[in-house]
Amino acid sequence: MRPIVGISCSMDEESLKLNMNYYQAVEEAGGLPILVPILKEQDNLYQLANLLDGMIFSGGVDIDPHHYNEEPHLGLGQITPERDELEITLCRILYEMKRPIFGICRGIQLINVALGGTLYQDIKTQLPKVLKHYQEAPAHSPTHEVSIEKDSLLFSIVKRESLRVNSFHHQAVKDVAAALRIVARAQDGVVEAVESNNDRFVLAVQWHPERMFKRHREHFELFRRFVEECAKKG
Ligand SMILES: [Mn+2]
Repeated sequence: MRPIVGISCSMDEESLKLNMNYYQAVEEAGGLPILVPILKEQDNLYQLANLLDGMIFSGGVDIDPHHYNEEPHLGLGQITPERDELEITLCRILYEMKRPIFGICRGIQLINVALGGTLYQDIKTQLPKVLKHYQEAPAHSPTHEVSIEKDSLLFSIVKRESLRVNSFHHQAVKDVAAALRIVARAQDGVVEAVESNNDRFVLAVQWHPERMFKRHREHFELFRRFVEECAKKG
């Protein structure tokens, strides 16, 4: 049996949306991907969490800064309060249950906030001398480099200290949650990856490996290792 991997979706007023590359990467890596809607009932969240062998928090719009006790900065973009609510609650439940968690782009921000961290609401105006983190190059093209801590899970997966990544974000991790550690940064200091600092499997990246894995196989390794971890639940 393949491990069941939940994937969160973006939403607008009346629809859910997910770039197909997310579930294609999970399926290719040996998992059974299922898309998670914006559920409202608490008992549904617990039943879902029991069903899932792991969860991917996907990319999307900004998180309401109220979740980390800040007022909205002028540079804050669109927010989706119902999605925030679902993902934060589900992330905390899954974390308690020690299910493997993988965060991508908004996902790294979501996991950090759910576990008690904070964000830069707009790196362009809140950080000095930032690189271009919202590329206009094709999504599969890497545009900046990240430096990876050698003693990290991330390093053990990609097996290199520097990795070229794509970049589609204007927010980033500010204060990292106590349960997490920073394991990769861009040259300007912007946090590009975090992972668990305890026995749980939590890995999150600020770039979009799902848009790169078909051409750059080191990014597929992230999905492969994550799905392998999901399979361990049994
Ligand atoms: Mn970036």
